[in-house]
Amino acid sequence: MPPIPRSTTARKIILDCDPGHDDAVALLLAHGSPNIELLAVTTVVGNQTLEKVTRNALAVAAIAGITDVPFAAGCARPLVRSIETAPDIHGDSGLDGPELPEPAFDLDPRHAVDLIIDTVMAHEPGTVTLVPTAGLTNIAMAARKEPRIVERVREVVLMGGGYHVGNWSAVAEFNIKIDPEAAHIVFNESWPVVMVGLDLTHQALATPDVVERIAAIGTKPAKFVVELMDFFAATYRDAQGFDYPPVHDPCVVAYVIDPGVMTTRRVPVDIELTGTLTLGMTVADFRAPAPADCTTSVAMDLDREKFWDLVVDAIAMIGEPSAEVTAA
Ligand code: PIR
Ligand code: CA
Repeated sequence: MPPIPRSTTARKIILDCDPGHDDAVALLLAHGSPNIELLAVTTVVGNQTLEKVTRNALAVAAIAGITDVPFAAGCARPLVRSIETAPDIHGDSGLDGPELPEPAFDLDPRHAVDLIIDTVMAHEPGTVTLVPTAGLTNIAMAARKEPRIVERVREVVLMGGGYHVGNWSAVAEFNIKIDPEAAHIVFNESWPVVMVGLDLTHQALATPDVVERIAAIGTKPAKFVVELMDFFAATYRDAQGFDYPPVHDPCVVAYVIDPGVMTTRRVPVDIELTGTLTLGMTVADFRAPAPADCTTSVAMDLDREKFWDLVVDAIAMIGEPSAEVTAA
């Protein structure tokens, strides 16, 4: 397989994730899109333990034929709270369903927080976008360890929160709720934050027509995604009463590829840290006009067709890399 051609205007990103069925799709979308240059992949405790999600990230890299991107493991527990994982949704491995291949390369020896800092500092100011699809522990740690990254990062486009629903409590979303103190740090720094929350991601449902389009690609990575979606659909049906599963995490990558895939609105957002019923709530203030110093915005409406076109095209672009590796 020739390397995937990258556009000269491709956006440089660091994906910080906890694979995770939807994180896996986010990674495939980032790798398969000509408009993304994936600089690093970092992992953090979340859907499963750090050890499991890191192993899963390497398995997805093997499936996708990613060979030239550093992967590093980060924080194994949240800043303040004890660990909460989501086995009811993602299974015991964190990526239950398909058979997972052995990792094809070793982790970068650095801690994820250092890899994030080194990568941001090594590139021109305003060029690197942070794309967290998990709890914000690594990102908050990086901002505290090397405050100069805050000025340097182009923007933080994160999956988390929601301004009118929760999934881990009535009003809080998992990625924010598992480490609310980290989220508080990230939302209160001066970098631009785009919050792609449940309001948006619950519009990205893997309906049967979408799964059929992916299956029709016919490659191993496509089959892998179909098996992931089958498992995710079953747990989302049983645990959350959804007809079809919302594929949260690729939405943030899609936004970086093409902001026109969704509408956003600039509103102040802060994280509730003391509420007894509302811990981890992303409190969005929709009173207009937004103050001049407001650096946060929230995603609102998804262009579903554009979104799934991006996902399907990226998976098709990846082709059949594992077959090539064996043949070589
Ligand atoms: C999804 C997640 C956790 C819990 C549930 N119920 C569903 C994971 C996804 O990987 C996504 O990043 C985010 N957290 C959605 O809440
Ligand atoms: Ca995730």
